[in-house]
Amino acid sequence: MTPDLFSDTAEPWEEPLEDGAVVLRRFASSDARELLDAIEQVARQAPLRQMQTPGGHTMSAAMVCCGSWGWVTDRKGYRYQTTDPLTDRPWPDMPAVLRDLARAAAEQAGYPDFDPDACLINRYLPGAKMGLHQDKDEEDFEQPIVSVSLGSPIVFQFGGLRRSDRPQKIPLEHGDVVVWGGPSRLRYHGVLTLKSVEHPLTGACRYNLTFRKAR
Ligand code: MD3
Ligand code: FE
Repeated sequence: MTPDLFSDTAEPWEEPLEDGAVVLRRFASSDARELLDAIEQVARQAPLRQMQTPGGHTMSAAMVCCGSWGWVTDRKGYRYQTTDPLTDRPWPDMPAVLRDLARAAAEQAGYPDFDPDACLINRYLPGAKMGLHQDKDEEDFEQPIVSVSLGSPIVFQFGGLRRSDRPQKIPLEHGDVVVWGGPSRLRYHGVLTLKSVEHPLTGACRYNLTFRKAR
């Protein structure tokens, strides 16, 4: 048989992490092409851009949002808003294939009522990273966050509730979905620098989608 280098045919499996987080390995593999098409469609309506931190640094990951709320950062701070600051127009709609995947993953992890109103799309090229931080600009921390990794692999850092807690290193690969609920919701987290590793569907590039209930 000829191996198909472009599809990941392994069946998904679950790996529980600490504090109510669960990795759904390869959960998004069979939908990956459609998810990447949807990302491209969003990025045609609103460009991926490197935002500024309040401290004046440029983030190394490029970002864009879809859904009724989008997360932004600039010199004024971090916040959710309904419009793209580049155009003052509403963020692109969240494509159904994205929303459906996030809801299915949340349901599998025990959150059948999750209905994200924001999806942040992060694009990492080789050299990009994200330092340890907490996601706390959302209104209700009882709502989980669902993350989807596509393309090149990366090492995820899963810290504790204090910045000084030593993070665990967790490799995340194409198709992996993580549901961050319960006490894990407020843990510090980040990703190490992306190495230059080609993926057949994305080249040397990783996309991460995070689905949130902002309001
Ligand atoms: C744990 N993104 O967008 S995804 C972010 O790979 C973000 O782009 C990283 O952190 C990325 O805010 C990590 C995994 C993740 C996302 C949100 C979390 C882990 C989380 C929220 C709470 C706890
Ligand atoms: Fe985060």
